[in-house]
Amino acid sequence: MASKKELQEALKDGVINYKEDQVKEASQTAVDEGYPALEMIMDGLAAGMEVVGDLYERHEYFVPEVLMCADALYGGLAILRPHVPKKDGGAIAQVVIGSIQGDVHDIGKNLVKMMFDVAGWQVYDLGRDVPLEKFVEEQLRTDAEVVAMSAMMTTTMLGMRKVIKMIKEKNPNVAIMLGGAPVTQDVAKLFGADGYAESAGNAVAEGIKMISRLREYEKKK
Ligand code: B12
Repeated sequence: MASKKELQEALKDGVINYKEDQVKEASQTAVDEGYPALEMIMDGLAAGMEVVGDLYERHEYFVPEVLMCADALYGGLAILRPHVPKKDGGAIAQVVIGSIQGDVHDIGKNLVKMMFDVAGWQVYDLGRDVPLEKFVEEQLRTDAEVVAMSAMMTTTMLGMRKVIKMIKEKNPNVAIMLGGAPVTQDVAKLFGADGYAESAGNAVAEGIKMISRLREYEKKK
């Protein structure tokens, strides 16, 4: 029987070397062996994509390779995702999420979405390359407490500031969270966001903090 570590290595190596069949097989074996799906996703699939990022940075990989790595990652995620235990009970809160206009990077956004989903939040996923005004419309349609935006490029990140301004003009009682490789705590503050999280792992905790801050503020009014 393959150990959890061996399977995580097989997932990581499969994403790095865009071996989709290897990733799917190791994912299915992990499920059959009852290993925690979330750990396989984060320490296997996502860890592999971190290395792909470095290879891209060093010009050893280019867009075609990175696309095949992303396909391998999604092949594994489709098998593992349904086995991430979901919190029972009603929706804790609602969140609108999406990758900002001009940005087709959605792996990170989808991992954040998964964390909110398994934590029992009602998630409205707008996908990727989301027109700026669409975030505003969807917040008004759903009355979601939180709007979470993802950007992976310094160019597209600038659109976040416009969305924050548009939402706050319509409804100042919405908590806005930012994330993505070029985004930092300082950028989030500068743009007027209410929260920032570096990874999917701490996005939900940040979401809960933002909501309780918002509710405190409303009580005082
Ligand atoms: C995969 C990838 C692609 C894939 C995307 C596939 C997909 N379905 O997403 C493809 C091949 C399509 C692609 C295309 C391009 N890419 Co690209 N891509 C990458 C790469 C290698 C990995 C990104 C990734 O998925 N990482 C793995 C995930 C798990 O990590 P993550 O995304 O960082 O997300 C985590 C956190 O950031 C955080 N997070 C993310 N979003 C959010 C949101 C919230 C609310 C919160 C709280 C947290 C959060 O939590 C996540 C999980 O823990 C990065 C390299 C890098 N170092 O980031 C380059 C990178 C992002 N790409 C880059 C570029 C330039 C491009 C292209 C312009 C290349 C080209 N010439 O065509 C195009 C642009 C396409 C477009 N319009 O968006 C640059 C951006 C440079 C910059 N700073 O602006 C990077 C940094 C590479 C580089 N070093 O130059 N890319």
